[in-house]
Amino acid sequence: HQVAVIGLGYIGLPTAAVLASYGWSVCGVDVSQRVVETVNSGGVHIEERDLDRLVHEAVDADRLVASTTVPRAHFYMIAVPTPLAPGAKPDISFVEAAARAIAPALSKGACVIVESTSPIGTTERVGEIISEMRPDLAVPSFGDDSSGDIALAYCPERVLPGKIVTELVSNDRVIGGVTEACAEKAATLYRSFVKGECLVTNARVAETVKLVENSFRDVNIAFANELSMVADEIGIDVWDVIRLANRHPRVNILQPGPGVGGHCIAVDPWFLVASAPKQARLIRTAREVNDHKAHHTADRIRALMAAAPEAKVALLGLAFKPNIDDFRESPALEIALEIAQDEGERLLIVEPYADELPRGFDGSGATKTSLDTALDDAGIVVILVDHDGFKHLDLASLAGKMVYDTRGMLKD
Ligand code: SAJ
Repeated sequence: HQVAVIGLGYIGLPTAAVLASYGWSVCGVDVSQRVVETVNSGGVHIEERDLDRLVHEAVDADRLVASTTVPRAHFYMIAVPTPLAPGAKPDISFVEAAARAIAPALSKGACVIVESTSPIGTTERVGEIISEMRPDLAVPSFGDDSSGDIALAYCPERVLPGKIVTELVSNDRVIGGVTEACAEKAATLYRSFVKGECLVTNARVAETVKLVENSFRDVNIAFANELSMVADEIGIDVWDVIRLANRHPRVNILQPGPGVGGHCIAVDPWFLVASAPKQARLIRTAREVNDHKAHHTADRIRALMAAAPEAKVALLGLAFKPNIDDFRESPALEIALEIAQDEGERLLIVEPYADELPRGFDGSGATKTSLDTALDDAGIVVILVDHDGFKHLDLASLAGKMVYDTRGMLKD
């Protein structure tokens, strides 16, 4: 194969399918037999716009196969998770395992690219592992352009869930080589399918850039979330404040919500904090503000429930953001679970992107219903996620109910 993509998740599978659609012969590797079988039958195990068609076409055209073992390839792309371990410490064990799985298959001239969001230094750590396992191969060392039988680079994914297939091609890419030659080698792969610019730098800068992008967004959302709590305290409408402040030519405040979720923005800033804990004070505080917003939201819902003790509560949405079936780190889910602990019987949960309620609700008495049933039965309506399927709602259709709109959807 020309390209082996390690990890067939939200990034790896779309990347493998896009590469195949640009003519590359791709092998997607995953530890899950179920995922491998699904892909080989032309199917997908994740919901993402246009992905099913792309995978189906790639498998049909024999350009994409999946396997549980790493084949020989020219390019190896690592797209495995880097979760947060207890104590807000990055866990790169899946990247290390991928490096160990790749090492035996490597031959001279191959290029290994890490795409997973990673703490600074991870690409060089991959190099160390390969070097230990393959003493016959000269692995490049940072900044030393004379070295290397293989190329080693970091190229972070920056696609937005829900728009992955288009953004994979349209976004600019930052490509950081362990050496300049490594960056150039990796860039040849990206230039074959990326319509945006491919910007070349070193691996440490590229690792930092990725963490900085998501920290920037987290800090800006924290500003909006803090404003919403200030506005609650003062008793004014935060949506009016933001709409009017944003009419200033140099002000652009983001949208408050029930908190910040997803596996990226709620996680990556901690990687930066871990690298410089004393200096990254604003970034740490932003994380804390955004995490706190979920508890603030739950407290406000409880206050409404206390004011109307007989009323059922419709909770609209559990996903971490609109129009997506991804519940990782979702503040909406966290809030719903928190309330279900002691008031589950009163909850009517509406989530068109889930077939059933997650296991955490078992035994709580909470029920999953359609939007219509929830609106018929509930006296309190809380909008946690502004899915398109909820957008026809307005204040008139919710008349007579207590309404808490955490997303400002009714203001649109
Ligand atoms: N959110 C708000 N208010 C806003 C914008 C977002 O509360 O104004 C919330 C969302 O509801 C969600 C969370 O923030 O809970 C994150 O959503 P998002 O749409 O901002 O971002 P993600 O996590 O889907 O994707 C981000 C993107 N990064 C940036 O925009 C800098 C994406 O480009 C990255 O590729 C992705 O993280 C990643 O994988 O790192």
